[in-house]
Amino acid sequence: MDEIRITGLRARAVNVPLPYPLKTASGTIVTSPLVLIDLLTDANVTGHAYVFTYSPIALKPVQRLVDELEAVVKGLPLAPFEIDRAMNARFRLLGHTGLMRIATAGIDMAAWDAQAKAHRLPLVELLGGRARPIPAYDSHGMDDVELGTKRAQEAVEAGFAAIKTKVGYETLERDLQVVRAIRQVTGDSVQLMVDFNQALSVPEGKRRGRALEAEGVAWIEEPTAQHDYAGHASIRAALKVPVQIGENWFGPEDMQKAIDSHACDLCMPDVMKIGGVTGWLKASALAEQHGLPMSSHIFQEFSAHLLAVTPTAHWLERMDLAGPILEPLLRFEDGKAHIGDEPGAGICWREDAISRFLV
Ligand code: SMN
Ligand code: MG
Repeated sequence: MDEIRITGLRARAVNVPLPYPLKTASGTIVTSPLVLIDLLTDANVTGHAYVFTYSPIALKPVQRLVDELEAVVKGLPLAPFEIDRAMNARFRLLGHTGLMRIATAGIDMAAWDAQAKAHRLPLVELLGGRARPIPAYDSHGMDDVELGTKRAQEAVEAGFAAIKTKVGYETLERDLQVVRAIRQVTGDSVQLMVDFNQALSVPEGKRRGRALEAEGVAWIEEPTAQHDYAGHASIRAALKVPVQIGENWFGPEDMQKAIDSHACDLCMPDVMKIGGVTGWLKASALAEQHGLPMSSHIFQEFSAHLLAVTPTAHWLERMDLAGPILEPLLRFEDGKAHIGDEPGAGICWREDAISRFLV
């Protein structure tokens, strides 16, 4: 195949409605702020990817960073590992983290999508894998008893074998009340994960962890501050239930530090923060070498392709943050994510919806 070159980037900011406000113990997300990236090439293929900025405050800055990065990538061959190397070198002095890493990761994902389309292959096949159904858990917020049990019921009826709920209410007793109510609805055959979103001190993480462990939860996620790997290691040492972290790792370099600190039993990098598809592939090698079951964090479309080539693949998180602006190419059935056979990562914009939610 002739060498393909990048001819431009386009970034659009949208604020997409969510079916429910996403409540966490560290704040509520009311709408889904996304930067949509198109990577244009001279080969008649365009790569698509979105990045999620958590807060609408970061939408315009990230959009602007992607716009500015056009000058850096324009004219480069469509070769994601080479682009990754160039970005890591280029932003070493600034620090290749935070919003800059989010912007470059989005470009990386769009570049892989374009590459797969140029080869007329689903991303999973471009990566040397085969499409297979990926076990998925339905991911919910800090929804309290009424909404929490309603969503749990719907998830069980839809065939999910695992559900995650967010906890970290004002008291442990409330955490237990919500978890027990959800358990009543799901029965014992459904796995139940809990996510504290960094809300607890280390001793409180141990105290609540022990209590939730006795409820038979499948993992305890981010009990304390995400950067406190020693704190997580200390909580982990006090518990039998697996400790799960990883969604806040910026690049495989953060994952390596967490591993060195023995901070977790399970890992769940976020394909955006970890550095795009290229960052994920490096992370999946680390997970394999350290025997860490690896789940995904949001970004269900790209993650379905990536988990299929991840040696220690564990769970895909089903949390639909971009549904209204995407064609529904990823299907969930029998509690598993099924990718389609279209070329690329399965991101197809619904332009009518985008124009409605444009910022
Ligand atoms: C989460 C997801 C999306 C936004 C904020 C927090 C999360 C999760 O912690 O694990 O789903
Ligand atoms: Mg989480």
